[in-house]
Amino acid sequence: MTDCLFCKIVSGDVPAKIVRESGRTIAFRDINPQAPTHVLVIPKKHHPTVADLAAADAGLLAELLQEAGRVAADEGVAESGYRVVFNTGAQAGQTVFHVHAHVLGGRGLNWPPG
Ligand code: IU
Repeated sequence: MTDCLFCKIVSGDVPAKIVRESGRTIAFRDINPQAPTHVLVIPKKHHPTVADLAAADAGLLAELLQEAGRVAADEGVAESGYRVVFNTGAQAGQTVFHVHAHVLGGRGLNWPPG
């Protein structure tokens, strides 16, 4: 999608600090980190929400979650614990409508979330 910020990160038109890349996904640091580790994992192909991705390509969603786990391991937070979040829809705080898994860790995380 031409007007999608994360599609522009995939194409290289918008810079990002990429930490991992697979054939169908990339992971990059969030520009406004909410924890010592805050990485976004996205499919290269545009899907607006995690529900859309689950319906269209469940295998790619599984790959996204595998990559999230690898990011946690790379960042050294897999043992201490981390959170994988998909904000879905405006009321849940989704602002970029290209599905992304937030991988958050490196500090204690409260429950329930705000
Ligand atoms: P959300 O779940 O849609 O609210 O998450 C979008 C995230 O994208 C949010 O944490 C932003 O800080 C982040 N982000 C980014 O990493 N780079 C950008 O250029 C923009 C947003 I705009």
